[in-house]
Amino acid sequence: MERKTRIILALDVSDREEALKIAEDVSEFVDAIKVGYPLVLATGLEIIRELAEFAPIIADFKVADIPNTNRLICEQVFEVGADAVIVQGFTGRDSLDACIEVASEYRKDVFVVSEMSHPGGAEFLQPVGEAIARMAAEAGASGLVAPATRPERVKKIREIVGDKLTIISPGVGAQGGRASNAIAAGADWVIVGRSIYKAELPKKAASEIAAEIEAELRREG
Ligand code: O7M
Repeated sequence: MERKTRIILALDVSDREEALKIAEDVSEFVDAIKVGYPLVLATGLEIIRELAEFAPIIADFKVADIPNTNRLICEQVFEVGADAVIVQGFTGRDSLDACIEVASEYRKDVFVVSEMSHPGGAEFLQPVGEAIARMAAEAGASGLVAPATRPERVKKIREIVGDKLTIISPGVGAQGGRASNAIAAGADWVIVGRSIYKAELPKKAASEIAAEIEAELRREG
């Protein structure tokens, strides 16, 4: 994934035409497109191959099963053309290893969820988030998913994993987080859904977030 705008679009729409239209419209302002259950369940897995024409695709299936099932899921995801898969870390090292093994066969990336951005993310996951981050680094994951709604947690996760891992951060806009704060806290990319795909002018919304991030990066020097 090339670092240009530092925005990953979460394309959680459920209509194929709309998905393709938005992807084409905003492609110059996003570095990748995250595709998850809402779009794939509505339109089929092949949508990943179609969208890959516009940007690298991160398949967000939050894979959370036994190693063998994880392996089977990751094979499907990479066969259809995804560049990365998102997996849960709480299922443990063996389950994560299975995903990383498949990803390395395909030369693709694995991002691990250490803690989630919604209020409930603080209930069960946050207390083990740092241990998950350490495990992901030891296992050789490409990166972590950490909450833009809690920039202090992004900062903590960054301290734990150093510069070795990429941090991608959801929760910007609709969930209350700010892109510039997440980037300042150490995120490499922000994940943005509704604030772009539900905007009257998605391209303009994406360009404004890109400008906000650019200003933050300039400020940091
Ligand atoms: O900007 P939104 O709130 O419309 O969308 C955010 C996207 O990020 C949406 O696809 C969520 O499923 C996802 N997400 C979170 O919002 N919070 C998390 O903690 C984790 C994710 C995610 O992408 O996990 C990989």
